[in-house]
Amino acid sequence: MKRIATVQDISCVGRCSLTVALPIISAMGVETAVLPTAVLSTHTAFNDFTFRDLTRDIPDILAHWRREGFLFDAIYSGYLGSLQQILLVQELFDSLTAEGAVRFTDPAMADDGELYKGFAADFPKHMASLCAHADVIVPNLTELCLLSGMPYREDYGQDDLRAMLVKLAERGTKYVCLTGASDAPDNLGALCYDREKDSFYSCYNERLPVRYHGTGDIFASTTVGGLMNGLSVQEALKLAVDYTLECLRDTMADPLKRWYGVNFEARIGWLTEELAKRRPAL
Ligand code: PXL
Repeated sequence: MKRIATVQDISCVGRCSLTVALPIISAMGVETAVLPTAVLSTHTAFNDFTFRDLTRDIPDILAHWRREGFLFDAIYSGYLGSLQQILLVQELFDSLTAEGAVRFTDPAMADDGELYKGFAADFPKHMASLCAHADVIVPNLTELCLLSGMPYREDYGQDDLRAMLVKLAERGTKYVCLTGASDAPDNLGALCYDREKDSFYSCYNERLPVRYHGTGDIFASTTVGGLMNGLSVQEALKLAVDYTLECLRDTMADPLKRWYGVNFEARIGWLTEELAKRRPAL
């Protein structure tokens, strides 16, 4: 069985980061070790949340893991709270990865043209240096603009977006995948640049007239789970696009839906069945 380590916060309520990554990746048949970076009472879109920074615990955890000789088939980093945590993920990339491991970074720091609450203005610069060492990154449009030093605009054309993806790949990332991409009013999905093949591919499905919090973490976690099951980056992105849409459909139909996250739990059965159909035979 493949084993990954995911590094992100625990938002106790809010369906994001570890409370999404752990169930999804585990359901996909992958051992999921967790390295919590902070404990928050909720994610940061709520008011008055508590925040306990765990940065000081991480060096001892990593030292113990090294003594035990643990190596991971992927390191998946999500929401990180400080420059120091970025450097610790870099350490995981360098010293706790098995042969052929995937270094996966979701530069979760911004949306809708704004950094999330609590991030300093120079945080994207540091996140950009972590991304340069990752094999796969999955920024949304705001994060892509911040990482590539471009102003945020919602109306970038395909050529401009592709130039930004190439610019990031030139710094070292093998696969730069824009999430929430679209090439027609009725579709939504991902646009990816593959540096080694010097080619682009896109995976789209239906665009629904809704937006919910937390879909980025569902998308990234499913992509990691897909890669660990032997899917190519393109296939893993397609599975992530399709599963995210399933979750959105379920949420839209739920009279008890909550504003802060989507019903990914209700469609985990769909995900595992679909994975079994799409996974390469062993
Ligand atoms: O979904 C990304 C995310 C993760 N963790 C925390 C967040 C957010 C987005 O707002 O606030 C704490």
